[in-house]
Amino acid sequence: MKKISILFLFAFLTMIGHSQESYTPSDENLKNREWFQDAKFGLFIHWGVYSVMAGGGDQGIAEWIMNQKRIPIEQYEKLPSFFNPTKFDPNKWVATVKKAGMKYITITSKHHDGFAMYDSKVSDYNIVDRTPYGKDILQQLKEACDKEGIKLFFYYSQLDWHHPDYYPRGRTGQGYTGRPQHGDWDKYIDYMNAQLTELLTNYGEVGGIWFDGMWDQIDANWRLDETYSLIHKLQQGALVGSNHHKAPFPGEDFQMFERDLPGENTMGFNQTGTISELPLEMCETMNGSWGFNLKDHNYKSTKRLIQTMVKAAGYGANFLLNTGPMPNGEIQPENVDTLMVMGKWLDKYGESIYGTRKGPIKPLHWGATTQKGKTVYVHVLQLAEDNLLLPKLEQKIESITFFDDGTKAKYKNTEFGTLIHLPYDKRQEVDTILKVEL
Ligand code: JFZ
Repeated sequence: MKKISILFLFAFLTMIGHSQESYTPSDENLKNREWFQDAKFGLFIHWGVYSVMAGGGDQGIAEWIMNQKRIPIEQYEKLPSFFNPTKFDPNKWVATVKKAGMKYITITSKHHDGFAMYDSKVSDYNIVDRTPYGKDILQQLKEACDKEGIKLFFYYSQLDWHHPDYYPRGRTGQGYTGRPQHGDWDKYIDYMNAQLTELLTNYGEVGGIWFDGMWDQIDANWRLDETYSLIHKLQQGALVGSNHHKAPFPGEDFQMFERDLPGENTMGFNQTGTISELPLEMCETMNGSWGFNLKDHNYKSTKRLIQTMVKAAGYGANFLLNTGPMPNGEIQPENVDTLMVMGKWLDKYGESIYGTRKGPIKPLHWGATTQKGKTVYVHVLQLAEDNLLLPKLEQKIESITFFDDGTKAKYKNTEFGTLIHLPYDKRQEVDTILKVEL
C-alpha cells in the first residue's frame, strides 16, 4: 500500500515537474543563477544582416530598419547576399570581452527580421544558406568562448517580421512585408520551438536564452509553458529570461530591465516597476542603437557607463552592455575603446563589483552599496557635501577605509545614520569607494 502511494506521488511529481506553472529550478539551474549574479558584467551583441544598412543615415535603432523603412520581405531578402563579414574573428571578440572584464556574451541568434545567424535546418533563411560568407557565426563564437571560459547566451526574438505564420500580426511588421493576411500561429510557435531546439542541442552548454518580442502582442497564445519546459528539459542549467517588460512569468530564471535601472522607467517601457526575487540584469546601449549605426555618434561617456554599472550592482543587477558589430565583422573601434576603459576600471575596483550582491542600502542619488560577506562597499558617485550620511545599518560598523589607499575614514554614528567625512583629495572622478567592515 505504502509502495503504491509513493509510486503515485512520484508519477505526480514528474508530471508537475514538466509544467512551468509549478516550476522548480534544478540544482544546476540554481547554481548557474549564483554564477550569473557573481558575473555582473556581460557583452550584448546585436548582429544581423541589417548591419549592412548601418542605420540608413538615421539616428534610430538600426536593427529595426526593415520595419522603420517599411522594406518588403522580397527586397529585404537581398541583404543577406551583401553580408560577408570577412574580418570576423571570434577569438578577437572574446579577447576584447575578457579585457573589458566581462564574463559572458549574449548574442542575437535571430532578431525581429527573422534571419538566423546560425546554421538552421528548420529554415534556409539563415547565414549559411543565404550569405556569401556561408559560415555559422554562433558556432565559431561558442568555440572561442569555451576556450576562454566565457559563457554564451542566445538572444531569440519571438516576434518575427519574416515568417508568414506569425499571424495574427502584432504592433509591428504590419502592412508592408508582403505576407498574406492569414497564417497558422501554432505552426509559427512550432517553428520557434524547433529553432530553439537547434540552439540548445547543437552548441554544447549555453548560458541561457534571452527572449524578446513578446511585447509585440503580449496577450497572444505564446505557449510559454511549452517553450520554457522544452528549454529546461534540453538544458537544465540554461537560464531563461524575457524582455516582455512585465513581472516574470513562471519558468523564467532571471528578470531583465531594458535601458533602465531596476524599478526605473525613463524609457516608458518598464511600467510595472516590479523587482522580483530572481537574479536581475539591466541592458544598455553605448549610443542610441543596438545594431551598428554609422550616423549615431552620441556615445555615452565611460564615466556614465561605469556609474550605471555600479548602480545596477547596487540593485544586485548585472550590466549587459551592447555593441553592434560592423558588417565586416569587426567591433566598432569607439566601442572597443569604451570597453577597454571599463576593463581598466574593473581591474582596479572589480572586488567591489564581482561576486557581490546588492548592499544594505538601496541606491540613492549619491550612489549605491554592494556587499560581499561582512564587507559593504559604499560607492559614492556624486556628492556635493563634505560628509556622506549613510543611512543606519542593522549591523554595527567595525571600520571604514578608503578602497584606493586603505586609509581610515573619519566617521560618527548619529541617530540618522553614519556621517562619513569625505575629504576632497580622497575623491575619485568616477566612484569613491569606501570599505565598510561589519
Ligand atoms: C527590444 C528590441 O526591439 C530591440 O531591437 C533590442 O533588441 C532590445 C534589446 O530589445 O527593444 C524594444 C522592446 C520593446 C519596445 C521597443 C524596443 N517597445 O515595447 O516598443
